Amino acid sequence: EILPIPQPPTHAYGFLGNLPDIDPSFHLKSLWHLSELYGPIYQLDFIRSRVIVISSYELAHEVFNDEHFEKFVSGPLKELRALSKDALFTAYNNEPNWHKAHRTLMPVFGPLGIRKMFPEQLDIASQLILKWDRLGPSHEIDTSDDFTILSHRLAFDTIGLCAFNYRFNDFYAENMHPFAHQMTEALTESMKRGNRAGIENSMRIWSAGKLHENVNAMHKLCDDIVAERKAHPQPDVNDLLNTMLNVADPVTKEKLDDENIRYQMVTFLAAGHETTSGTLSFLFYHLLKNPEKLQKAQQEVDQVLGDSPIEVRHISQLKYIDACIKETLRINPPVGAANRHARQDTTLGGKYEISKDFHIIVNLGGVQTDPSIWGNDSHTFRPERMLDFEKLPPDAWKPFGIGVRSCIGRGFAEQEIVLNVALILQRFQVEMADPTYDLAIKSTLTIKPRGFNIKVRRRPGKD
Ligand code: MNH
Repeated sequence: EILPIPQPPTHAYGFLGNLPDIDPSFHLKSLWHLSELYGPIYQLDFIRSRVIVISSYELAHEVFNDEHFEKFVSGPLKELRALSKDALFTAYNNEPNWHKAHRTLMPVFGPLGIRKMFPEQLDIASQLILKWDRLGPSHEIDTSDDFTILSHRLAFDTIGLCAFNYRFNDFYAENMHPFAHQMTEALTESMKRGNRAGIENSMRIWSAGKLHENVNAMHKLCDDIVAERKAHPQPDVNDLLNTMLNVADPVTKEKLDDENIRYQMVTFLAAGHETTSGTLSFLFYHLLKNPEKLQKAQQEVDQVLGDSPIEVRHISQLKYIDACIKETLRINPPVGAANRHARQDTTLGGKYEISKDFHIIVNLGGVQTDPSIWGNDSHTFRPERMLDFEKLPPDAWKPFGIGVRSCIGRGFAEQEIVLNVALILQRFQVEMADPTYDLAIKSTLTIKPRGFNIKVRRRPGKD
């Protein structure tokens, strides 16, 4: 039996359909709100498209199947193509450069590849620890604002060093490297443009110019790094740039061209720093709100590391920290939605008709807190539920996306996050700057805490 898909009323707004229901600067928040009103599936009509929003495990599980559905390069991602064109993240499914880059770069991001990047990740993490130590216990550390220490500087410097052997050196500079700021502005503006009516975009001449300027500046820096590497090859350096310049795709036997390498570079910097920094901030929020979990995590660090310097072999032993990260990504997935579309016209749940032209948005936070899978405490931070990770139902936890277009940087990110959490807990007692703080979030394409500050104090005897 075919059922109509619920839809908020549109008549009051005329040709704009449901567009006025959406806040372009945080479209996901609007979708979350509507899913509370309209349930696990509803549709929205925009000027030229129909969007289906799904928030239940049962329906999402069908949409996650790559055989019948695939990634949809949605409005904000299309806008982002000005920055990263056919590089991995923003490529259309059928673009040859996606396949080429995927085959060439997958091995680098495999377990062996990321193990080799551990020393560089440790180099940057150690700078963070040193800096926090020097700032002392009364200093408030803003975990995710644009000009802060933890998130942007850490994740940005890490990806820069691992990917291009380039030091943004954000821990030494008074202000952050301009690239980070250009990136944040470009991501935010692409998100807004992707959620606005075309006619409104065409009137926003100033912000379009600014976007263009930011994109050009980022391209130039990447082009300069490539030119520098070509002029002075560094055959002993193990980084992504060397792979992209020197390794040919096993199928076409071709290397990526210089223009595409530039697009991949900005992609790694964009995808690699926003998400990792957001996850770290959310994680510390949950740990500080749940002191007994924080204590458990710190005890694990003491057991596994004691006072010794961390080594790559320790990472897989920090199982409770890993569970804390997974639980954070379940409740607060920094990439809040999976954008999909059906390969052929189909029905969902046996009762909703879905055209292949519909843009399906899976609300990951909704799916990952669906009580039918996670129980009545689905919104509670309880890392213990992740200790038996292999036993979860298939597709219940998807913060890294789906199938062939899922995150290539997952292992890299997980290693970086475990490493940093371990180093921080080994050295410091962490507290909230404002103990009454409650989670507020913001979106710069990815989601992160807003105004969440912490303080760190050297643990007695840890030097
Ligand atoms: Mn990552 C794709 C989440 C860290 C590079 N990433 C995705 C997708 C999600 C995602 C979700 C799928 C997007 C989509 O369906 O449109 N990524 C994360 C999260 C973290 C993360 C939650 C950290 C936590 N990602 C990283 C890091 C890098 C990276 C670190 C690089 C070093 N991610 C990518 C790339 C893609 C991607 C590249 C695109 C992959 C593809 O389409 O082939």
